[in-house]
Amino acid sequence: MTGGAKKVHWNSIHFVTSAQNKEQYPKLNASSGKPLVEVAFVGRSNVGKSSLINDVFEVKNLAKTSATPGKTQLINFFQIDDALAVIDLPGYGYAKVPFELKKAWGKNIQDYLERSSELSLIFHLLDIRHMPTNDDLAFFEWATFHKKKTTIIFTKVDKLKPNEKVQNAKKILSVLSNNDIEWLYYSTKTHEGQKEVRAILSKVINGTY
Ligand SMILES: Nc1nc2c(ncn2[C@@H]2O[C@H](COP(=O)(O)OP(=O)(O)OP(=O)(O)O)[C@@H](O)[C@H]2O)c(=O)[nH]1
Ligand SMILES: [Mg+2]
Repeated sequence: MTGGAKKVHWNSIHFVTSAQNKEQYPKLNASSGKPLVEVAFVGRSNVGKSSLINDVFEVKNLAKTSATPGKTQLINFFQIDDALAVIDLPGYGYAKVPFELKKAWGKNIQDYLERSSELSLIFHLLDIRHMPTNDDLAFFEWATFHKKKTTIIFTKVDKLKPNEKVQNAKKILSVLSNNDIEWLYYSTKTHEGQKEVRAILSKVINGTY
């Protein structure tokens, strides 16, 4: 597109495929032939990844949600317009084992995160009600170490009073050993954060985030 930023319409959204390993990853290209920009949603099981994806794109059950942790066991790929690939990763932390990417979460997911040259952003979701678990911290450190651009999303903020929300965010951010981390609040009940996530995705697509 010439003369300005690529406009995202958010109206063509579809599920592409589920994959378990490298061989099954789809090659997602725009109609220009260039690979699509990829954004991944990562976090503890039950933190609200699938719900958030559905809410951001205003589709019911695009990504399957569940009250039972561990619902999403496959890497799910979605395509938005001619612009973006969205990846819903299985939640970590449902197995009660010490965090080790390979053990607790599957080598395939680590492979995906390390391999993808198109992966432009990781949204790391943390439940605003709880301090980060060791798994959360380990993932955050892993992403920092591997220089993966990461933005924190505090989920389920409707469950707290406004002042608790602010206090909890402060506390959680203070234990993440990274000072200039970008973050935002989200609620799928009130849609707080929806505009911000869309704005970030537009920037990612245009290479300005
Ligand atoms: N009140 C409230 N509940 C939420 C919110 N987001 C998600 N939930 C609930 O949290 C539960 C888990 O949501 P999912 O979206 O399935 O979580 P997930 O991270 O995809 O879980 P896995 O696929 O198991 O890793 C569901 O019962 C959702 O309805 C929110 O913003 N507010
Ligand atoms: Mg899920």
